[in-house]
Amino acid sequence: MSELLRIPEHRRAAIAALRDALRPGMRVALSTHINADGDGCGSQTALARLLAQMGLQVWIVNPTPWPELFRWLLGDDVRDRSAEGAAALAGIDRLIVLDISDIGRLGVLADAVRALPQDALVIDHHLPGKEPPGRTMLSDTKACATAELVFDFARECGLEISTSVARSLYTALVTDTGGFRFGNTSPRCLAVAAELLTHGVDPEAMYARIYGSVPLGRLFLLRDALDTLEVDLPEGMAWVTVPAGALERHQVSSEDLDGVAEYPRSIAGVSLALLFRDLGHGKVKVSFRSIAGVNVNALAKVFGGGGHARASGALIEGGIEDVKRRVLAEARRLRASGALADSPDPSVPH
Ligand SMILES: [Mn+2]
Repeated sequence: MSELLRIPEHRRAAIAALRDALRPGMRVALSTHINADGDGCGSQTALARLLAQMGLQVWIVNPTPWPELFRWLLGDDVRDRSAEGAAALAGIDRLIVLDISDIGRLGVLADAVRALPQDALVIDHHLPGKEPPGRTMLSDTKACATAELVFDFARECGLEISTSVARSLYTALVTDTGGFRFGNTSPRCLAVAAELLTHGVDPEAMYARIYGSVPLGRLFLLRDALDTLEVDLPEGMAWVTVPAGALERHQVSSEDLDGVAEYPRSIAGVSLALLFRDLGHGKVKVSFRSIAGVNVNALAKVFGGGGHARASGALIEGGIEDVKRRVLAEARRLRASGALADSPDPSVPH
């Protein structure tokens, strides 16, 4: 076993607190953020199977429907009750919230979670949010994905990493690191991925499932988005806009926008990229992406959002043109003032 896989002491303590809160026979719900991504879905399906090994009754309740792209992760043993909404939280003994640092990311479930008699347990790797979903946290911004922490939980609790658990965790690692390319691709991340390969993961088959099985509409959506590309090279900024109704027109869902913001970010000389998505009811979802040296979390925070230094998001009220004007102006202003420069502290995670 690689030295890299040793579990840091603070994580071990947090895992012990989590384990102490769970008992065989308990009914446990797992939730992740609106528009669940590969890390949310992979962490949930892995943890559901691990907790089942511990004798718990587990199901998933997410604020938005399970993404089609990751339906295969559920298999026939993990139950998704998201369609029932907050009613699926009735009678649970514990809720575990994954891949979220702010309760607002639970969308329509947020109020029901605030009203739970039991404190929610949290496993996450985001920068701290305004209102944490719970107080008992296994949280580390140095984890490349929430799934890295789920992997640690499994090992610390002596649970079996079955092939289906390994596939779930690997999906999360691959997607949250952009295919092991982003700044969060740590030595430990690759060591965990290597370990997962020894538990039956086939990387080529995983690639085919995650990146080689997208609906045709996803490419039409990408084509339309790239058609809106605007660039401000002197400022090192580029952005694309997705108009209201575009997803419906191409019969795709928001998960099919994953990765679109990588295109403006990929341009030589661009260090800050944005994706504006007009939700069509006076709200615009903005995705912020940056490269080393630029902290977009600081920009997203101005608009009530957040996330990571290199990838953040915010939901902003206003018409699309109005929001674009305000966000671009604020981005230029903060860059000029140095407020988006990365912290000189090298330990600040990406
Ligand atoms: Mn994540």
